[in-house]
Amino acid sequence: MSTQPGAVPRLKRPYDPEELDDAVKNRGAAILVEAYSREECETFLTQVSAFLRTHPEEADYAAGSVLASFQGETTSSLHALIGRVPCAASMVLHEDLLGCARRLLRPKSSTVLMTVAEYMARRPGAPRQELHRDTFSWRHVPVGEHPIALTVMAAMSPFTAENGGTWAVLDSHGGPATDPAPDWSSAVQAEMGQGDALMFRADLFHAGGANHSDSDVRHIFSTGYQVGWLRTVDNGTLSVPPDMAAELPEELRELLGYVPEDVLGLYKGGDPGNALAAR
Ligand SMILES: O=C(O)CCC(=O)C(=O)O
Repeated sequence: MSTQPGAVPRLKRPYDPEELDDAVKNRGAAILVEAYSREECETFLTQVSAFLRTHPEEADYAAGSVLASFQGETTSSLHALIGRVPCAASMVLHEDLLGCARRLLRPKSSTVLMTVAEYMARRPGAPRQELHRDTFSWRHVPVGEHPIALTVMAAMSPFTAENGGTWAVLDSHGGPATDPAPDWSSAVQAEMGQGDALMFRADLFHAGGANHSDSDVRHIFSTGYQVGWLRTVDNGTLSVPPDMAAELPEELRELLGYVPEDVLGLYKGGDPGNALAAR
């Protein structure tokens, strides 16, 4: 692990699971350098563009969505990438990101759900966000030592100080989502090369930065993993209905909600996987 004092811990391949877990759980965040190859990033961007070109109505839908109003006009997004952008499946199943999520969520849940799989483009002029915790929608859940969700912001193009790389406040995790935000002077910016991924506890204060560049669009693949007993942002079983889910790997079906967590997520009182056979 190589880390500048005060900066987000940076881990190089092969990532040491203990160092990774320690950084994410106890400091709140880590950067996995070259989590995705340049080729994976370019494929992702090409497939997102191809999808939006052939489905122009999806850009309009996204622009009018609840989350778009939160993000503002200088950000475009595309949600529910699984089943629509072919490479998204393997990107979500990234063994180091998902492995870390499984280990850190295990004290709180037997299964893992994918919170979201989203593309965001933050264009020049995008303002700096407020420092926030992604646990806001789960603010009624008591907080504790163990995270209930983890967020990933992966750089599909470089994240720089000028184009608004993500800000994070290390060690700011563990409190209620309704806490007042810390002072900006305690935030550090995650500058990342193409393919690097910032993974952080969803209860860590963070924010997208302002894009002050003239023409540099910041391309983001955003995903997240959470305990199996909380509602997700993307509704996995609506976005990927049983017909589509039947073709996917078992682990991805779990992330989408086709595996029960105790007696939650059942299909007619039984295993939600039965919905695939019944299609
Ligand atoms: O733009 C980023 O890097 C972070 C985005 C973010 O935190 C959000 O949209 O909630």
